[in-house]
Amino acid sequence: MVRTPLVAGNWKMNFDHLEATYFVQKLVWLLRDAKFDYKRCEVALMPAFTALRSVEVLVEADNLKISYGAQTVSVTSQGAFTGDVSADMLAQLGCRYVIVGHSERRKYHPEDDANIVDQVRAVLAAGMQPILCVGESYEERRQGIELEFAVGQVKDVTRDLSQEEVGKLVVAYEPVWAIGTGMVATPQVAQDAARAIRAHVESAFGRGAAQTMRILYGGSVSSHNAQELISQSDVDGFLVGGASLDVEEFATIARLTL
Ligand code: G2H
Repeated sequence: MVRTPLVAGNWKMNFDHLEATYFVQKLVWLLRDAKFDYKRCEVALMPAFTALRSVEVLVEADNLKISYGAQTVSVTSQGAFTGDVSADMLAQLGCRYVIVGHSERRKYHPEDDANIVDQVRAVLAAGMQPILCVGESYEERRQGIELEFAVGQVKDVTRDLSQEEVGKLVVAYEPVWAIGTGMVATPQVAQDAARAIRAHVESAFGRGAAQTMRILYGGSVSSHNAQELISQSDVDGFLVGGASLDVEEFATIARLTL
């Protein structure tokens, strides 16, 4: 089964809604100029909550082929939860994806495995797709337990999901030591992790779910390393952080992922 690669820009806490608008217009222009084939590679942007509506308006007005989504979500559907944003609110804005369990969320917010499972459920229930981030720290890699750790995170989150739900997951393998450090994983490291995750999904949920699931690599992706990484058979695209803030660089990464 052929999986359409996905290149998703995780803007983190960057770009207000005007900057987001400018970025989207320029990105579309650059990709149009390069005769980019959106059928062969999906391009997604993950702005801050405050820019989502502006991105939605642009995408709708010009019928753009760009997908977009949010960087986190509340586990509750409504009520007295100051500052939270529900999955239904995001779905209503046309979000296709929500990043769940990014290591920065795990580190700076009380997001443990149970909370991450609830986020995944909330995203799926609202008809969107979670981009589940997993990956080991430097210490776990030093101990040689990196694959066990990353696969364990996938296991913990998917344990009670149905085969159909797992088929909608996107997993982003993001080793913590590679995030924002410039220390990108080698293609073989990314491939080994992606293959181990896919093998687990196959044994737990069957070949169909495993072959459908897109597994991205994230962590210091740039135009200098994207081509080699995407040549790995189990790497289906990227979650791009720092390099997604430069529109030319991000467009180049998308073109290299085709
Ligand atoms: C990892 C990645 C995007 P960066 O967080 O999710 O960020 O590309 O800056 O390492």
